[in-house]
Amino acid sequence: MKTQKIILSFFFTILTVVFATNASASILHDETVTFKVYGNCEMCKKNIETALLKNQNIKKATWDVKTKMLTVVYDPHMISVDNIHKLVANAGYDTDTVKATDDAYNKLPGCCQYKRPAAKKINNN
Ligand SMILES: [Cu+2]
Repeated sequence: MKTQKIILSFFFTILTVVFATNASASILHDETVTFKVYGNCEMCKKNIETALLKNQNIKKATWDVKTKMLTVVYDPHMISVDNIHKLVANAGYDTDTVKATDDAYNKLPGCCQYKRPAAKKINNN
């Protein structure tokens, strides 16, 4: 009788551990991505981060004024890295892979109009 109880509680413990592990695995599935976003100042930082945090699938967004690196914690089941780049571009900021439209860029305050690295004019000379 006693061993039966012990065996039963043993299995119950294992079952609990398995369930708990599964549950946390499906909740804690956020991923982190870091990429370059062109910008100048604190206002850029605010614009970039605010634009991203409006999306509920983005948990954290931090842009470093000095290094120009953006770090985003997001739910990979709900939003792709490509779409995160697009959100940044829609706010007027070029990333290392997605360019903002000229329209979005021109709407930025003057202090935020960073030098666009790849916006090369075609030179016919
Ligand atoms: Cu700025």
